[in-house]
Amino acid sequence: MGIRSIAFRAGVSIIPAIFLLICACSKDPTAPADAIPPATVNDLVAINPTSNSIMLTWTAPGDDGRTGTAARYDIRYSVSPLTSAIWPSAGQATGEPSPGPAGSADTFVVTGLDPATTYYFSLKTADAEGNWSGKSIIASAPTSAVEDETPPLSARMIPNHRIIPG
Ligand SMILES: [Ca+2]
Repeated sequence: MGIRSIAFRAGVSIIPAIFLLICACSKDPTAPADAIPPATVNDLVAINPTSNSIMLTWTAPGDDGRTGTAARYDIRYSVSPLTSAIWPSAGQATGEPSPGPAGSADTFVVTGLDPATTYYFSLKTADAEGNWSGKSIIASAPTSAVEDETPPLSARMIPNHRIIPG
């Protein structure tokens, strides 16, 4: 092995060391890294269905487990039970609320749904460091049928129709 070869190998091995040093120095050494994700929501409920929307309610987890304030929600829905296998391909709600402080009641109305259809919902919570909670329990509810606002044909054809008793 020649000197040039040894020098090259030494140079290659020092690159990762420099990279690691830069990464270590770029973080505040006095601040412990936040590796604690928000708690997994276990009380998600689907209520107040209309023909095109369903309201979700749940207790806000925190930044770390059930303390602090988390950063954001990812709410998803599906017409089949929203298991972990379904999660990646499930519909994703937009405009989710910012999480309230741990323990507060958060709500969100999912809109744009089809009538007379059972929907399944689940959510995950992230903290500011991008630590994601587990997937919540699944909540489900059917939307109502579209309301029939057309009067019966007979009532429209006979506008002065009256029922005379006796
Ligand atoms: Ca955290």
